[in-house]
Amino acid sequence: MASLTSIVLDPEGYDLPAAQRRVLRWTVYIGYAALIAGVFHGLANALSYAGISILGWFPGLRTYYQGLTAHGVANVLIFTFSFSNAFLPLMTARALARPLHSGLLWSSLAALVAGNILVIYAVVGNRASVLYTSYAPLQAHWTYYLGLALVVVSTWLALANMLIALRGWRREHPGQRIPLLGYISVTSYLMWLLASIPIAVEFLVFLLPWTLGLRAEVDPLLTRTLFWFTGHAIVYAWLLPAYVSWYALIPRQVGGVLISDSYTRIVWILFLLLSIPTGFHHQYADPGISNVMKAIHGVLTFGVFFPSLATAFSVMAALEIGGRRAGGRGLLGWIRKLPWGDPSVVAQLLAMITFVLGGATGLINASFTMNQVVHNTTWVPGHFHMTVGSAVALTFMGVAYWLIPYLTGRSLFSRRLALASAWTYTIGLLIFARGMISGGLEGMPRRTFMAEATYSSEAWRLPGILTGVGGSIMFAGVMLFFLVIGLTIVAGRQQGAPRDVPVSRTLTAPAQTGWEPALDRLGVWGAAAIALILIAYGPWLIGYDVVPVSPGFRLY
Ligand code: HAS
Ligand code: CU
Repeated sequence: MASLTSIVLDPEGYDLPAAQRRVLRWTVYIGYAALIAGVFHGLANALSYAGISILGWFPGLRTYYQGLTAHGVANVLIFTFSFSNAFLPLMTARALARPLHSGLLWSSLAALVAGNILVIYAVVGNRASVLYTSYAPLQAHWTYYLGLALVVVSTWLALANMLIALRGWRREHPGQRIPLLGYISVTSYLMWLLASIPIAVEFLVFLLPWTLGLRAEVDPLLTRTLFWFTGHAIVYAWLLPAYVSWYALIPRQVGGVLISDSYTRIVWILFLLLSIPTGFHHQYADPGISNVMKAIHGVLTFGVFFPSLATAFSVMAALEIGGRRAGGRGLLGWIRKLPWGDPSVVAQLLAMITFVLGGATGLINASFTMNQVVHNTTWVPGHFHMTVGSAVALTFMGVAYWLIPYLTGRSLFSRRLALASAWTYTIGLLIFARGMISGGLEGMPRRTFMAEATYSSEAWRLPGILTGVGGSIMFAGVMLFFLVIGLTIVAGRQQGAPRDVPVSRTLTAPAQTGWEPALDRLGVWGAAAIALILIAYGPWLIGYDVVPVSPGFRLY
């Protein structure tokens, strides 16, 4: 079994120049700092469902919505993309065994920092308490839209860096298959590039000029549609870097092997094709969109469920191989033989297990009639804490347990504390999500400061308490994570030999002939994705009468 500590530089491994590692290190630090900063209001919100208000303890906080905006923006926008801006280029460099472009690395970090400064200015000063969905007619200060646009630009620069590395590699390896880890890393952000254009249009063409007074009014349905055009696919931009770890790293970390090269590439192609043309499933309740269009997006949503099912199969098979190699017997005996003492693995196994529930609740959201029951209730945050709050966040925490040592040259401060963090977070999450999910079925509203709401229901009592208790335990889990990572950075033992990224081998090498090399034609697959997007959004956009009716409202 390849335990985490034994993975010193592989003979085929590649060690990124120290100066480039330093930039990546600061990029991920921003992400983990955002994670920590964002969870404080998460705690406040969870407790509010249990009838407890702690908002008075937050210095400078003016409204509940200011805190909730900070929570959403820091945790799902800044944390996720800062991590991926470092992780995906690192994986690409490792896979292609070549350095990154230093200028682009720095400019991506600079755009991220500048974007963060603007967003922090806007949110901390209560100038942008519009929640992370940024719907018009709620209007934020211009620094908020520009700051988030810069964060998006930082992701494009990270992609440019990967594409340059890939082009260089292809020139030197004509006719060869792209190494799998590089392929899935680049494709993840390629999907995001296509997905992010509508939100860039929303912010730069509509909301920014509107908040600067250059446009008097905007059309709320149009900007909302542009938001969800990006806003659904964004969830896969968060998820795919976690899948990169599950497919390409976790098998090695558990002593197993990735089962199939082509299978993995097909999964990423399906995400490239199907992640974007599904945004109307967030707008089932919106007027102004025909049922036919909603049905098309509904069907495609069931389609994009499939590559995740395929992932469950592939990852489970890789885990089973690892568990059996470690001596596991019988139908389920291999599970016990997985490295349950390795916090990096355990955090990610727990992420996978909770994601099964996240996926199941997603399917319910996607079903038009059931969506009418759960839409705008706490069911929805119940769902997304079991997806982005677990599959993604816990995986990124698990990756930190080797990535921070890799980037700093210091050993993980304490395995035990790290294990305790992962388990605490997961137990808290399951209690929290049980509260939110069951409350949602009883109509408990999301995005509401329940501790001071003038209405309530007996049916929300137990769910509210579970939400508060679970949320507090999750908070403790993140604080333990903060402790481990903080102590690793300042007090971890200096390591001797350079470590390697734990890259897995694949059972079969990629085929050089036949149909499989066509999987590497990313340009063609990208064009197919654009065609599907045009089918899914074209008719609505062409048929829609844009009526700019709304001035900006500032209710905070
Ligand atoms: Fe979602 C709302 C549908 C996945 C995030 N979603 C949200 C919102 C967020 C979000 C943030 O159709 C709220 C937005 C807002 O503020 O309004 N979602 C889906 C569907 C999926 C899905 C069908 N969502 C995600 C992911 C997210 C995310 C991933 C973040 C990362 N979602 C919806 C819909 C709504 C929605 C509607 C709108 C609701 C409304 O009315 O507002 C699917 O892609 C899910 C597929 C997942 C699976 C699970 C596969 C399981 C795996 C693990 C295997 C386990 C192993 C463990 C290997 C099929 C891969 C073995 C371990 C051992 C120890 C043996
Ligand atoms: Cu969605």
